[in-house]
Amino acid sequence: MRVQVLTIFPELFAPFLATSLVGRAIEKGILEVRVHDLRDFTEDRHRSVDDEPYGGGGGMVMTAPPWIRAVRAVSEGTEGTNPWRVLLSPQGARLDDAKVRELAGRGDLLLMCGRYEGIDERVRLTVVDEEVSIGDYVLSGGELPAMVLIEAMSRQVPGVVQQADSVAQDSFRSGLLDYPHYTRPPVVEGMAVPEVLLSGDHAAIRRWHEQEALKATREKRPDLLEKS
Ligand code: 4FV
Repeated sequence: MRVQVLTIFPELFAPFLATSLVGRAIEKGILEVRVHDLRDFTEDRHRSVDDEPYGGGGGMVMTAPPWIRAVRAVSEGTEGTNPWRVLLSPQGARLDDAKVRELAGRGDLLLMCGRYEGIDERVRLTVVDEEVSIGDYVLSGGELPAMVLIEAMSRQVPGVVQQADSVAQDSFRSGLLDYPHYTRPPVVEGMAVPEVLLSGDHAAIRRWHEQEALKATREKRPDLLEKS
């Protein structure tokens, strides 16, 4: 899987790309992430990427030319592999398990991280294939949403998550939430582990998992039951 990122804060990605599951996947070469600084595609000596909005309205807007130049350079130039170009924005399609798997399936992505009030609309009209939102709230930048997407997608890449079956059992894959998990010590604050989990009776344990996943979904996310 190959992911390129365009941002004015490339330094935000370094620790994330060097740590844990994503870090290991990059080390193993099963995930490739290239982070580009948008300012490298500006042409003025102030390397400016924003300007005042036409029509007023406060705040600043990211100008189109650096974005269009940058997307074309990383999509068509030597890097060129014609990646699927995703703009992270609150106007986008809501990210869920199905969307994560769909985007991971594309294998070659360019993630565009906005800042300020947003990006000049003509960028979306010229060099964006899809807008994706991680939720109905406004952040200060698209960098965290891009990291959320990279982490979620990387779990879909074979070999990234040790226990492949744990991905298959991930919440939402089955349309249900996960069942409760227990580990040592056997008693915590006077609360013991459900007997069935200590029984070694795998059929009973699987039934308990299914019942508890359904119970958790009914209590916490009944909307998922309607959907599934
Ligand atoms: C966002 C979201 C998000 C909007 C203005 C960046 C900010 C600023 N992106 N899901 N929610 N983006 O709030 O993806 O430019």
